[in-house]
Amino acid sequence: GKEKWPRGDEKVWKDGLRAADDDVPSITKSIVHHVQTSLSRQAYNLDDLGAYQATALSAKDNMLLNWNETQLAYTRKQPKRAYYLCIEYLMGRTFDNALLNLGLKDQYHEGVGKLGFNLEDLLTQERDAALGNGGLGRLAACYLDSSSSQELPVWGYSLRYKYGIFQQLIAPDGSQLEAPDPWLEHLNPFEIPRYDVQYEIRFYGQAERTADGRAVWSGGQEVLALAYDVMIPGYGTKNTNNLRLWESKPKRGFDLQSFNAGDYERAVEASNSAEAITSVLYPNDNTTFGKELRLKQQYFWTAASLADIIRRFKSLEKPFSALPDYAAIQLNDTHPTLAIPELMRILVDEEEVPWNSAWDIVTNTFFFTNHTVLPEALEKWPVPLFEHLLPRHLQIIYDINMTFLQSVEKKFPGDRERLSRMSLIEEGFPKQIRMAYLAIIGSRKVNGVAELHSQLLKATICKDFVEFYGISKFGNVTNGVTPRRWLDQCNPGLSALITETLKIPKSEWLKDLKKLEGLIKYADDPQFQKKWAAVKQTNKERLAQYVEATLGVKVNAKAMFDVQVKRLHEYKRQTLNIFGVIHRYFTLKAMTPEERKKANPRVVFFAGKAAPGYYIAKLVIRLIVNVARVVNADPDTKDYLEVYFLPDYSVSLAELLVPASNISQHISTAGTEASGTSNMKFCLNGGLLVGTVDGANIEIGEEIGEENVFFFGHLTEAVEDLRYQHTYHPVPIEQKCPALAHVLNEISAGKFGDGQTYEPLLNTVRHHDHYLLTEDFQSYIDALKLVDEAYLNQTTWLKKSIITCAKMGKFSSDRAILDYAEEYWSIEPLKVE
Ligand code: GLG
Repeated sequence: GKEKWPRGDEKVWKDGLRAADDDVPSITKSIVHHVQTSLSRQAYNLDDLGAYQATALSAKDNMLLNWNETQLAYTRKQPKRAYYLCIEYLMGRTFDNALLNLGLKDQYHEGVGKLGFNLEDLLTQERDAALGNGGLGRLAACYLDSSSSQELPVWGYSLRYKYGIFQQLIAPDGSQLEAPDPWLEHLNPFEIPRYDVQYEIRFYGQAERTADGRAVWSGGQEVLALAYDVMIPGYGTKNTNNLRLWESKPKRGFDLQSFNAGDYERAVEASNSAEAITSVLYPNDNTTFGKELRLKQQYFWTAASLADIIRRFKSLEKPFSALPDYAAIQLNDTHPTLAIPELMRILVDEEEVPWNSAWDIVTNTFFFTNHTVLPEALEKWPVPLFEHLLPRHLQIIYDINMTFLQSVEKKFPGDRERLSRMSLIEEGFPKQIRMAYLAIIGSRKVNGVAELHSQLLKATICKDFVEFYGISKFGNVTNGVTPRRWLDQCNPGLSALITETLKIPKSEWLKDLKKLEGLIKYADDPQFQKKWAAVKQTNKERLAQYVEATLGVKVNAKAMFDVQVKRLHEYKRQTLNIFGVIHRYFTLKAMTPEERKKANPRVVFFAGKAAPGYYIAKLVIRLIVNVARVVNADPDTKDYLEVYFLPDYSVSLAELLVPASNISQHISTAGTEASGTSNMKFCLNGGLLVGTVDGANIEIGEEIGEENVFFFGHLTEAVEDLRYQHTYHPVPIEQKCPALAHVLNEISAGKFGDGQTYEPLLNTVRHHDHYLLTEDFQSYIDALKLVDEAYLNQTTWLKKSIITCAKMGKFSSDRAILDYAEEYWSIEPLKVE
């Protein structure tokens, strides 16, 4: 209704409005206030955790003021908005980033100091919000930061998992153990529960038609979705976007019927089953799991998000045909694809929009990004499972499919093969629904995440669809990373040096990363090089301190730091790296002490989690840990080679590793890594790249110059042929790659603990070698040799490092998000004054 606003006395309201606390006395006052009220504690019993919470709550107050103003501006000006649906957001810590974006870090530092605490200590009290597995989820987090910083009206939608990605422990024998991550066990100062935003979500039940032909879905289980909001402050702007996370709750708290019938246990079970939906993040990266609970998560999340988006749209009082003028919905990978049939259901069944008009609205509202071409990651849902859980959506998908296949038949008459290739339903026992195809045909545009990946998409998964729709539906947006977190925040030394050198305020280059090019003219300057090297050294020592504190070992921080950190996956080939380490170890062992003195000392760091059910990946971890145990204990080689597996990789650990690397490894089999994003972070921090000609490595090479990247290995075009050769004309590994054969034999022989343990892993290389280790090993070793030689000459090395950083401007997530905004979503910045 249009009642008078505000209620009551306007002046009283106005007097109550607060301004942001941005001077030190106001800040300390607000912290003390939160200690007393929100925490109900006192100065005499306040520990670091409590001090963190009170300080974070005071920063949250400032963020909230901006958040409120931003949302009010959106409501008043009614811009077209984009909604980013991603089942994972790997946010990491919030507090430091919030202070940076609010521009209040110095004030808080001083204020917290006056209260007797150290801000840096308080920052480490925060638990990572680890609601993601890897690149997909971290990309979503970077995009939110950029959307606020670029003042674009974007909201994220996801699930509020009670348990994020598992905590990784390493057993004494080197195996990965998984422990739950109860990240919400303390107060989370950065979320706001919205008890007034709840939706009912249905599962199971029956889909029937009424006498007048309308479809009705009824019965089954009803669950409540409760909203939690997480504020996303922009850098150097008031604009503060929102990430809305859904929590599942039982509809009435209890199943009243069972409760009244005296069956208390069953009543509690129903509530458990509702709460289970958002209890845990599936720990799979680049693979599908096919479990009913996962499908339930996907529907729960997309249905709640759409209900929210539609409610907001309806408040504008426009016809539904205008939806695409007010909302663009980005499907990030296939996980939210159910939003397509769900929007059809809302429009057709609930709002009585005719089918064809509804389909027009749908196909102008959604956009789809694919993040991988790996076949094991393409989601397909068995029809029987789907029908049981979502009976009405299955009917809708069948109807979409029928109309679609009719249009294919019209364009390619009589091409039965093509129809069965393009059908949303894959024949078989059971039949399966191809979610990627549903996402393609239900979206306005489709894109990949790096040039090569987008090309491969068009040539493989999307081939038939390119022929049907034409090429213009398919595009590319190369990924990016936020320079706020991944340079300024994680590498304050480098950030300060850059600002001092460019002689412009840091806010300028942090929002326009191409400005880094101004560093090029200093690349040869010995003074500047010296400072550059000193920053790197400090960061290496900071990492060494962390390793000492966590693993209890002293790392040689003078050695070259060589880092490979990412999910454990066969296609990412941590195997190539560890086999290379073993090869290096043997080479060093075979040298005389005199010869060894000429070697380039190297510390190799690994970190990353393996999916709990991914047997081979877990064996790789075990091998790395045991190689480290043997190598690090060998007095002959100790000064030249150290190996560490750092447990429990996280965003916060990445923030320590990335600034400390001299080189980092991105060595996937060509054509398998869609983009990679940590490659961008390392290069932005002046670490050089050892990589295959794959994903975004290629574009990094184009930007910074191939002479500054250590490329090796076969190209994508060769991969298929090589695999064919392996299957039909296998050559024994001793013949093809004797160096690698030697490594494998020594592992078998028990050099790094019981050889039997590793046989299944070694056999993947000896037999099919799907990821082509035998083909790439020699050129990999050669590339590492070039790295050693290049590192000997620190002047040219530092020049490479400086130029690498200076030319990374393209890879800011600001560029990427603006690309989405302009080329895909058609949304415009709206500055909050
Ligand atoms: C994917 C890919 C990565 C990509 C990331 C973000 O495997 O290559 O960089 O998404 O687009 N599943 C992923 O992590």
